[in-house]
Amino acid sequence: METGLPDVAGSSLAMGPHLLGPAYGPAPTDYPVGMATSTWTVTGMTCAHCVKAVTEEVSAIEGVAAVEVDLATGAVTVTGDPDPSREQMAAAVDEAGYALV
Ligand SMILES: [Cu+2]
Repeated sequence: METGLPDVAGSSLAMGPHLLGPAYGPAPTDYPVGMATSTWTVTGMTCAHCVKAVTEEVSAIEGVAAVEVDLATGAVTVTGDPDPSREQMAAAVDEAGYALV
Protein backbone atom coordinates (compact mmCIF):
# COMPACT_ATOMS: atom_id res chain seq x y z
CA MET A 1 0.00 0.00 0.00
CA GLU A 2 1.36 3.41 -0.96
CA THR A 3 1.12 5.66 2.07
CA GLY A 4 3.04 8.64 0.79
CA LEU A 5 5.31 8.44 3.78
CA PRO A 6 9.06 8.45 3.26
CA ASP A 7 11.00 5.25 3.52
CA VAL A 8 12.26 5.60 7.07
CA ALA A 9 14.79 2.79 7.03
CA GLY A 10 18.12 4.04 5.88
CA SER A 11 17.11 7.66 5.80
CA SER A 12 18.25 10.37 8.17
CA LEU A 13 14.73 10.38 9.63
CA ALA A 14 15.57 7.11 11.35
CA MET A 15 17.86 9.08 13.63
CA GLY A 16 15.07 11.27 15.00
CA PRO A 17 12.09 9.18 16.07
CA HIS A 18 10.43 12.11 17.79
CA LEU A 19 10.07 13.81 14.42
CA LEU A 20 8.30 10.88 12.83
CA GLY A 21 5.00 10.78 14.57
CA PRO A 22 2.99 11.16 17.72
CA ALA A 23 2.54 7.53 18.72
CA TYR A 24 5.68 6.99 20.73
CA GLY A 25 6.71 10.50 21.67
CA PRO A 26 8.57 11.86 24.64
CA ALA A 27 7.28 11.73 28.21
CA PRO A 28 4.06 13.66 28.91
CA THR A 29 5.95 16.36 30.76
CA ASP A 30 7.56 17.32 27.45
CA TYR A 31 4.24 18.20 25.85
CA PRO A 32 3.12 21.77 25.48
CA VAL A 33 0.29 23.17 27.56
CA GLY A 34 -3.00 21.93 26.18
CA MET A 35 -2.08 18.29 26.21
CA ALA A 36 -4.08 16.30 28.74
CA THR A 37 -3.43 12.85 30.14
CA SER A 38 -6.09 10.38 31.14
CA THR A 39 -5.89 6.81 32.35
CA TRP A 40 -8.30 4.06 31.34
CA THR A 41 -8.58 0.39 32.14
CA VAL A 42 -8.74 -2.27 29.45
CA THR A 43 -9.57 -5.90 30.16
CA GLY A 44 -8.56 -8.98 28.19
CA MET A 45 -4.97 -8.14 27.32
CA THR A 46 -2.64 -11.06 27.93
CA CYS A 47 0.57 -10.42 26.02
CA ALA A 48 2.69 -7.95 24.09
CA HIS A 49 0.59 -8.44 20.98
CA CYS A 50 -2.49 -7.32 22.87
CA VAL A 51 -0.61 -4.25 24.08
CA LYS A 52 0.46 -3.48 20.53
CA ALA A 53 -3.06 -3.85 19.15
CA VAL A 54 -4.56 -1.54 21.78
CA THR A 55 -1.72 0.96 21.41
CA GLU A 56 -2.20 1.13 17.65
CA GLU A 57 -5.97 1.57 17.77
CA VAL A 58 -5.88 4.19 20.52
CA SER A 59 -3.03 6.02 18.81
CA ALA A 60 -5.24 6.35 15.74
CA ILE A 61 -7.79 8.46 17.63
CA GLU A 62 -7.64 12.05 16.45
CA GLY A 63 -5.64 14.25 18.79
CA VAL A 64 -3.93 11.40 20.64
CA ALA A 65 -0.20 12.03 20.93
CA ALA A 66 0.96 9.20 23.16
CA VAL A 67 -0.36 5.91 24.49
CA GLU A 68 1.18 3.89 27.28
CA VAL A 69 -0.17 0.45 28.16
CA ASP A 70 0.60 -1.41 31.37
CA LEU A 71 -0.08 -5.06 30.62
CA ALA A 72 0.00 -6.13 34.28
CA THR A 73 -2.76 -3.76 35.38
CA GLY A 74 -4.56 -3.09 32.10
CA ALA A 75 -3.99 0.62 32.62
CA VAL A 76 -3.90 2.62 29.40
CA THR A 77 -2.55 6.13 29.77
CA VAL A 78 -3.44 8.45 26.92
CA THR A 79 -1.99 11.87 26.26
CA GLY A 80 -3.73 14.04 23.73
CA ASP A 81 -5.13 17.40 22.71
CA PRO A 82 -7.97 16.98 23.07
CA ASP A 83 -8.34 14.03 25.38
CA PRO A 84 -10.29 11.24 23.70
CA SER A 85 -13.86 10.79 24.85
CA ARG A 86 -15.07 7.60 26.49
CA GLU A 87 -16.93 6.80 23.27
CA GLN A 88 -13.73 7.16 21.23
CA MET A 89 -11.76 5.04 23.68
CA ALA A 90 -14.43 2.34 23.84
CA ALA A 91 -14.63 2.17 20.05
CA ALA A 92 -10.85 1.94 19.65
CA VAL A 93 -10.44 -0.69 22.35
CA ASP A 94 -13.34 -2.68 20.93
CA GLU A 95 -11.77 -2.45 17.48
CA ALA A 96 -8.59 -3.96 18.91
CA GLY A 97 -10.65 -6.81 20.36
CA TYR A 98 -10.73 -5.85 24.05
CA ALA A 99 -13.08 -4.15 26.47
CA LEU A 100 -12.92 -0.76 28.15
CA VAL A 101 -13.91 -0.81 31.83
CU1 LIG B 1 -1.99 -10.95 23.45
